[in-house]
Amino acid sequence: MLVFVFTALSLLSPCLATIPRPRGVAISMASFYKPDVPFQCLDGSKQVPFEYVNDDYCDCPDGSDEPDCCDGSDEWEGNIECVNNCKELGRKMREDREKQMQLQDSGYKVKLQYMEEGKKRRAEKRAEMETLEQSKVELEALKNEVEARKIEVEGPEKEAKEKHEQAWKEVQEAKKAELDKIKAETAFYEMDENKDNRVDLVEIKAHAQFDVDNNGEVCDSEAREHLEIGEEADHVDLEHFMEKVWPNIRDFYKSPAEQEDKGDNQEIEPKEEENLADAARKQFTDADNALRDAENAIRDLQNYLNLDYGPNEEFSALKGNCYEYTDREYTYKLCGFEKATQRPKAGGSETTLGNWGKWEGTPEDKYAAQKYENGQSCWNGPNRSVKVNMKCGLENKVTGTSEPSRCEYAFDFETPARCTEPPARASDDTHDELIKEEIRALRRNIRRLEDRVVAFESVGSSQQDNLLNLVTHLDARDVQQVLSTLCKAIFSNEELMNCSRKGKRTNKCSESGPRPPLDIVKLEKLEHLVREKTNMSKDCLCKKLENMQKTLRQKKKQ
Ligand code: MAN
Repeated sequence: MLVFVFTALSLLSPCLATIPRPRGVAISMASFYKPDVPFQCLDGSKQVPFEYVNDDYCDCPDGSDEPDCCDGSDEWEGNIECVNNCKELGRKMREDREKQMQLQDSGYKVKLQYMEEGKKRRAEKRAEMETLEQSKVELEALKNEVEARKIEVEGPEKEAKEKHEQAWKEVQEAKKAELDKIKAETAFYEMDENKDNRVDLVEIKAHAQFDVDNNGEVCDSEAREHLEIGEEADHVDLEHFMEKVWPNIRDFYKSPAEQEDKGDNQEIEPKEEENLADAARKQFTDADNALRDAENAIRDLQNYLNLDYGPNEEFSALKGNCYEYTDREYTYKLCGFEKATQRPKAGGSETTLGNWGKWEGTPEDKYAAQKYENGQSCWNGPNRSVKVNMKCGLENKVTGTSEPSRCEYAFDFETPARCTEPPARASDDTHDELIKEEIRALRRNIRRLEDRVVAFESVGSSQQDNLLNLVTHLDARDVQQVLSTLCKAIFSNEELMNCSRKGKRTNKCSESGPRPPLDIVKLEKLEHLVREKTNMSKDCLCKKLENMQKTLRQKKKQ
């Protein structure tokens, strides 16, 4: 029956099969059976070394140290001191198994959807990629074409611009000269106060700006100097004024009207060439941008397609989605196939714990864990990293976080993508029938062995070896019977009860004195035969033999 149960459980999922626990322990009870600490009897009555668990001898009053023999029936010679909690354990185990089956069942249905969506998404991305690759070729050709056109029209544009600039400069200079002439004439008529078409000494003296030595008046010599005339003359006409006087005073002469000619500074552009070049430039920029967009989209698609989303694309459901988990200090965030972060609840900036790295399960189960690596560096430590352990669950969620060693984090994550197809269930009838059949087979084996013992005891020692050889085709489940049969064949009951294995005095038998050792030749023969016919270790054999002797002694006392 136990063999059957283990097999059924191991079919459920790779996760279930790997939960370490002694044979016969239900998953729900696994945490009570930790090999590295003493075992606490489940009724709380006492603690025993972990080696006592499943050593086929009942140490706990409730039998919890012998989890695979819930009714004690596999104890030596039916030494049933254990509480019969078969029903209770069986019910619990069936409940656990049922829950697991239901979880796998429902989760697997979601996983099937994920698989379908994931495969569809990959196909779409591939098709999109092909289209983009094709348009990239076209866009490259277009870019080259418009670039050539751009270069072609930019040459004449440059030439036209240079020509135009030259012409523009000339126009500006002519304008400036014309303006200067107007200013000079205006200045002449402004200074010619009496309007006799001459500027004489008196008129020029009225302008304080010609008082070069700043003594408060424009004297004769200053007036003559500005008018560029000697002692013999006392006035200038327009022609002389424009030619000789104006170049000297244009920089500081202030018109009373202070009229400034704003000038016509409008630039005349070589429109046609520029328009053509502008259009070519715009076409080039557009083609270049379109090509760049296509290249970026191709890169994104490539990144998506390069990722391993599981054998059937089931994990693609996590891509681009983020899941948060808050503990006492931090809010942790996992963004599938992207990164993991940590943000203090009390406020402060987010720390990157790692970026998508790789799948990091076991060789047999690659998809059992993900690794996010190269996160922010840790002071005096490694760059932060996260291992995400994944197991079957009905929805995608982080169910726990820890930091097993500084800056190395572990997240527990549940996802339907990890659920497996549950095996077809045997009907309850079939189940019961299988168990009954197993019990019948065991009983047949026991009867066969008992017959052999009787036959063995009734023949002379010459035939004993032959009989011993009969005990060869026993399977692993008959270990106890092999030992019993061989012991009874080799030793008498008295020898077993009165001798100890090593011949040493124990505390318990101190009143009756030390027991003699068992015959060493017989003992070696027993060891040899048992180990030849079973895979029992020497230690285990010794323990079982001592148990058997103890049981025989107890029986005798009763
Ligand atoms: C921060 C957090 C912790 C980490 C320390 C290391 O406080 O990222 O998780 O242990 O830095 O200095």
